[in-house]
Amino acid sequence: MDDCLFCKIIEGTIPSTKVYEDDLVYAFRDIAPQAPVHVLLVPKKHIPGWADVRGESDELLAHLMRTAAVIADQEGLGNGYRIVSNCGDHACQSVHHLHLHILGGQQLTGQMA
Ligand code: DGP
Repeated sequence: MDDCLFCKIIEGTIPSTKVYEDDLVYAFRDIAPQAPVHVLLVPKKHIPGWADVRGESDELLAHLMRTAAVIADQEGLGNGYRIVSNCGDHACQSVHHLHLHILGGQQLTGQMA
């Protein structure tokens, strides 16, 4: 999609620090990390958010989740990590391209909101 920051990152028009890539997904380091490891994992296909996934393939969505675990292993997060995904205004989603935050590398707080 022309006007999407993460689509531009996936295309390489905007630079990023790549962590993982395959045919369906792309992962890169967050520009403003909230933990020692903070990776963003996105589908290559532009999907604005969780509110828009109903028509998407189970294969893609399962692959996205499974890849989060692969990346956590790759990043050495054996002591634990958090997967966060913001959807919509109340959750402060700022980039409207579906993404998972993978956070770890230190003890995280018990707070969810
Ligand atoms: P969210 O607020 O859940 O929509 O998360 C968007 C994340 O995207 C936020 O943690 C900061 C990150 N981000 C925004 N712009 C850029 C960028 O240009 N490069 C990278 N690597 N991350 C970005």
